[in-house]
Amino acid sequence: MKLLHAADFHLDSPLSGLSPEKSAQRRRELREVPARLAKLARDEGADLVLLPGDLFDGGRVYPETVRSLAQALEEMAVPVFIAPGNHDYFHAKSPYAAVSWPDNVHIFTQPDLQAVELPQLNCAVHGCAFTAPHREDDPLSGFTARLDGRLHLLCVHGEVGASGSYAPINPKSLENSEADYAALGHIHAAGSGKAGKTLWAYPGCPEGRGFDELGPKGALIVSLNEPAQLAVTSPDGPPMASVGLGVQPAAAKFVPICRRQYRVESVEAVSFTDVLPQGESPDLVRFLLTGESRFAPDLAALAAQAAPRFFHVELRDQTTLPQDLWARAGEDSLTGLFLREMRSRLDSGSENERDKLLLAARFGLAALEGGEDIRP
Ligand SMILES: [Mn+2]
Repeated sequence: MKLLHAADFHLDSPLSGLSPEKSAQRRRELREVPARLAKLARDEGADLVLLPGDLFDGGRVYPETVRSLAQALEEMAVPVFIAPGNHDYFHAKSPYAAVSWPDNVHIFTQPDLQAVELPQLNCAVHGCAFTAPHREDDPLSGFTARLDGRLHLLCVHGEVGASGSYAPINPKSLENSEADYAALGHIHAAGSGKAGKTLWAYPGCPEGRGFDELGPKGALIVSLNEPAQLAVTSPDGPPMASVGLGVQPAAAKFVPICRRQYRVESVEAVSFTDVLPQGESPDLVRFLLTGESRFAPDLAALAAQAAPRFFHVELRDQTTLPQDLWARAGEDSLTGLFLREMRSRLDSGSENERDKLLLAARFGLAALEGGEDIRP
């Protein structure tokens, strides 16, 4: 059996840091995520879709966003489960309650785990909901799936860990659940782990929304073997271990579906123009300009050169003064005195002050030596 697992769409996020036009475009692209997932589900032949929460960024959602989500979920044409999270918690006025959803969509509405049986798939899906923006209890606490020859799947929004305000899921609870697969949501980077027999995973968010959500983003396609296949016994001995048989009880594959990626890249300031792509990259890139330079790089000019090559580009100056310049701190001159003073301030200053001190050193040197204006 195959399932599609995606979470944390955060539809209708405000998307700060971009121009109004570009953030509107990103919101539209984000709104297309469910349709892209529906295509992925069809292409992969998924039998089931698990969406553990934070599908909406908050309570204020455009009606067209809800409509396009409902339509995409209907097009998936297989059972779809939603476990509301802290951003889209279930309450009387949430879109989950206010709108009628397609027949193939099941929305969990209770904080306690509820089971939905899917006899045609020989499987049970256990899920729950946030009903407020926080919950401090472990939603899996005390839960153990029956060993009844069926697949048991969890669909839960929460954070794997011992404590916290977002449904902390103790790894011990995951282990005790005896579930075949735990589809989790909340963490925006893809990741997975094993707790006892239970494979758990986060797909991450399907589109980055800022420079804290880097790289390819997407969903998980999870393959699960029927438990019956694992219960094979050897003719003259105890049950063979699944590991020994080379049988993978569950395997999750990451599939990127994002339209664009956020990237952060370090590049030597002197070779910055060499790294610019020929055509236009769809990505949102922050370049950290490094290296030694007597003068601060002209960020505005470089940014203007780079702008047409990316959907969005920004530059950060991380260049330092050349080492051999500091050697002059030993000179018995005003420049030497100035450099000694700046050196000691830079050494004792905080990371926050560094940029200002470096700029002060550059301006000071230019002034002392009657050089050209360092910021033409
Ligand atoms: Mn969350």
